This record gives sequence, structure tokens and C-alpha cells, in this order.
Amino acid sequence: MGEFRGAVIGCGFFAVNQMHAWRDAAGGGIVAICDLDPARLAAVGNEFGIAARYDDAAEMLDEVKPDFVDIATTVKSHRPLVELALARGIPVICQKPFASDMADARAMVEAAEKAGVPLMVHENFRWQTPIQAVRAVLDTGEIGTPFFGRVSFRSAYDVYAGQPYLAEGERFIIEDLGIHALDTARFLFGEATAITARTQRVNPRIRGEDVATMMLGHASGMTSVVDCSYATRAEAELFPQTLVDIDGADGSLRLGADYRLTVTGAAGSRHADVSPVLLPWASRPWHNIQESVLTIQQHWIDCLRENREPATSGRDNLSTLALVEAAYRSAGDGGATVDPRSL
Ligand code: NAD
Ligand code: 89V
Repeated sequence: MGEFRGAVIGCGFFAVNQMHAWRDAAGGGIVAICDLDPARLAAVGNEFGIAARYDDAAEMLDEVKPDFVDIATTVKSHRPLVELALARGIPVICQKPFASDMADARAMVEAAEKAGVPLMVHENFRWQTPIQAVRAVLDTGEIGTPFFGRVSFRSAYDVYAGQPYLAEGERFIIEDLGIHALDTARFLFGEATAITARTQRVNPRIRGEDVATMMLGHASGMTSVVDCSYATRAEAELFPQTLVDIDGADGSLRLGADYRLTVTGAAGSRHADVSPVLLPWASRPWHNIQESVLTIQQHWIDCLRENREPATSGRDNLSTLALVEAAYRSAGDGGATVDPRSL
């Protein structure tokens, strides 16, 4: 268990990964769970041997007094649940999307800062082994100053089967998946000062957009393209791989299919396999995401112990959310250029 006793709110589709990862995380674990749905509460409680089960989050926090709370519900409940924890001085992790508008996101960040309580958004894609490998190459400087980047996620995987709500919202791919790709672009290329976006709905059975193509201008002067699609039937189904291209003044980098990394410089090209580890509880093709869940949760525990701000703190996530908002605003305005810092 370790020194930090956690409580999970929301025992749905994705929380199962978080529960597995909490078992593996050093220095922390889960002592209580909460869900409004008795069947889901029982299923997770039985699978992970958690006896302290609640259908009321406030009651759980008041009785258990956990050292942190991990909110794994969908976006609508994030602000009230985050505020419930902050009001009790309990450090909080909240799943993405952190909020459905900037006002809610800012209110949560300000409340956390006022209370002096740590707040992290579970934005795990930048923690994926292949994305960290790309960052490590950039840090060596071997491809020189980047001038172009691409973060791409294209698939026809049936995400609606496991997460039916994804088919129902007015917003879909930018808010759910593009948010990860935009965060990855920030992580790799730095803050953006402009975005222009186009969206499409190809699948007639869903309500929101399932294709988005976005072009970003970064403060560094580089340009990037972030594109995502859940309507792309390809010979090789790459779900849930994120592909990355970066061109620099002295070379280039490609994170291609099946986690193959190619770095090209003056001396030629070298290749590396940057595949994620298949954890004992993980299953393909989700293992890339599943491994990053353990990595981000371990980061949270390390930050709590060392009194550090997590990389994907609530404040950091405001810039990712601003890109999401700016992308929707641009797409709604015929592809107009929007400065995310103005939102
Ligand atoms: P889900 O609907 O399967 O599960 C959510 C659960 O929360 C449900 O069981 C529901 O009963 C419970 N719940 C809702 N409000 C509650 C409340 N007030 N108190 C207690 N329980 C409550 O959803 P999901 O697919 O597991 O997604 C949850 C979140 O995780 C979403 O925000 C989603 O975007 C995110 N997600 C993240 C990743 C990732 O890689 N980071 C992947 C998938 C989903
Ligand atoms: O990671 C996520 O947020 C998921 C999925 C990969 C399906 O888009 O919702």
C-alpha cells in the first residue's frame, strides 16, 4: 500500500486501468471506492478486494479521510467532485477532459491554488513510452531546431462500444482524443500562439465530429499539424498509436507504426523500437495507454512525496484546454485563426 491512501470516485470503463495501476504504484494505493451505480461499485470492489464502498463521494471523503482522491468520472461531474475534495484539503487527480469550458477549469485551478492543495489532470498520453522517447531525442539536440511537427492519430477502432457516451455528445474527437494529441504537441513543441481547425463528421451514427485537422503556430516559430480521425479504415489498424513527425534544421525524427522510431541526421539514419511494456494486467492494443496510466500515477505519488507540482497540473492543463476551445472556435468560424491565449 505505501504511505499514501487513495480513494477513487467513478468505477467505470477506464477506472479499471487506474485500479490496476494503483496496485503497482510504489508508495500509494486505494483504500475506498465510490460509484453511483451499485453494479459497477460491486464489480470493482470485488475485483480489487476493496471493502470500503460508497455511493456518496462526500460521505466517503468524510469517513475515510484519504490522502488523495482520484476522480475517474466523465466531465460533467468533474467540477463538483474536485471542489468537494478541495474543500476538505484533499489532493486531487481528475480525469481528462478536465472541464467542458474554461470558466470551470479556471475555477478549479484557482480553488486548488487558494487552498494550497495539489491538483493534477490525468493527461496520460505524454507519459507514453514512445512519446517520452521522442522527447528524449529532441532534448539531445541532434536534429537541430525543429521547424515542423506532426502529431497524428487515425483509426477506425470502435471506441463507442466501450464508451457509448462518445457517440452522444455534441463535441467528440477534439474534446476526447484531440485533447491528448494537442497536449502532446505542447509537450514536444512548446506553447502555441495560434490554431486553425477544420472538423468533419463521417460516421452518421454519432452526434459530434469524428475527424479534426488542426494547424498550430508555436511561440518558438515552429509550425505543427495535429490531426485525428476515428473514421479512417486503413490496412493496418494502429489504435491507439500516436504517430509523430518532426523536421529540424539538422535532421528529422519519425515515430512510425508499431512504435518504430527513426532519427536521421548528417551521418544517416538510426532506428529504435520504443514499444511500451505489456504489463501483466494489460491487454493489446490498449497496453500503450495502460502503461502510461501507471507512469502518470507513479508521477503523482512521487510529486506528493517530494512536494512538487505534477507535469500535468491543473494549471498546466489550462493551456491544453484552451487549445481545445480554440480549435472548436476556429472550426465553427470557417477555420479562422484563434490565439488560445485569448480564451
Ligand atoms: P464511464 O461512464 O464508463 O464511468 C464513469 C463512472 O463514474 C460511472 O460508473 C458512473 O456511475 C460514475 N459516476 C458518475 N458520477 C458520479 C458521482 N458523482 N459519484 C460517483 N460516481 C459517479 O466513463 P469512462 O469511459 O470510464 O470515462 C471516465 C473518464 O475517463 C472520462 O472523462 C473519459 O474521458 C476518461 N478517459 C480517459 C482515458 C485516458 O487515457 N486518459 C481513456 C478513457 C477514458
Ligand atoms: O484516451 C481516451 O481518452 C479514450 C480514447 C483513446 C478511446 O479516445 O477516450
